[in-house]
Amino acid sequence: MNNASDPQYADKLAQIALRLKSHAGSIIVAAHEDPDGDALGSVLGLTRALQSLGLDAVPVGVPPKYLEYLPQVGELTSSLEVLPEGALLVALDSAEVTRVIGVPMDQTGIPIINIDHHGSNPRFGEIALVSPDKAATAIMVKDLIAALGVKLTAEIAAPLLTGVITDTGFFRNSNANGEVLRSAADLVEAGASMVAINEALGITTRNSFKLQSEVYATIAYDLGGKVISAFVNDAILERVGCTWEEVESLVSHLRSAEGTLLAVLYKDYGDKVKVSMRSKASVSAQNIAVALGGGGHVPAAGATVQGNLEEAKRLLLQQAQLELTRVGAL
Ligand SMILES: [Mn+2]
Repeated sequence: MNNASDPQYADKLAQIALRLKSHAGSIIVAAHEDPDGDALGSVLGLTRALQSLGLDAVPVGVPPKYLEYLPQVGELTSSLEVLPEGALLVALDSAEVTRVIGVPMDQTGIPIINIDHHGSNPRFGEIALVSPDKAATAIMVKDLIAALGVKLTAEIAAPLLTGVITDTGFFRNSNANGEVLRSAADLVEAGASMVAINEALGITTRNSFKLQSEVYATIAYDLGGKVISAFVNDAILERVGCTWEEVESLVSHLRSAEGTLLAVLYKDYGDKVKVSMRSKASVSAQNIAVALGGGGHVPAAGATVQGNLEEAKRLLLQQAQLELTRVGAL
């Protein structure tokens, strides 16, 4: 859907643009905890656009290792102890207000502008623009920047393209629609380098190769080979010298498994198991995640299961069986 065919979306963007432009104090720009490429890319893209208008925009967040190339040195504030007087908060890609990181959300009264593409977002804030049909929050930020009347530069476009690339699985997921490709084309024409971003995101460290060999050694197939899964735990990470944040990309690799419709990575923390899922065709990872108390998007979702790995596997396969049956795959 383009903006012209959705007047409500365009109206809201205009409303947000006006609110931001007429705000006299600081504009805090933040995203969800454990920021991914879309969260951090959206924060940096919007901040840079607002700053080009002379607005006092403050980007908040801490990049994971694989996204350290995105911010300039000193550009990000890791967290704010107190909010500046008269500040406005823009929460990006944050499905829950409590998950906005680096901002003391218990300080009441700060006006919030909520821009997100998670369907489960409860529409918190003074203005909420929640569009589950958008593949990435970065696309919504790009549209907002147009509504602000700011011309895309390479510095603004590069983090936004990172968001589009990461939230569509390098344009491989089912959400990589025409709008995604048109938006990406605009960002590339504005100076964002697809090659540079793919190179930066695609770097594999020595320890990461060791991690892959250990995790792939745990691969199992279930439900007639339609579900592939692997697990990782502290013992493996310690052996190979990696951290939990370096685990994230592995589930996307599992997704390429021949003949499968669902890829699952079990992150076994001992007392709880976080499951990351990627699905193909009409299978919804989101349906399975929601049934387990989590959330996400149709092709990429996750949940936290209290209990051990066996229990998590049992519960997940139960839901996966229902979902695969729903789409006629079993
Ligand atoms: Mn996102």
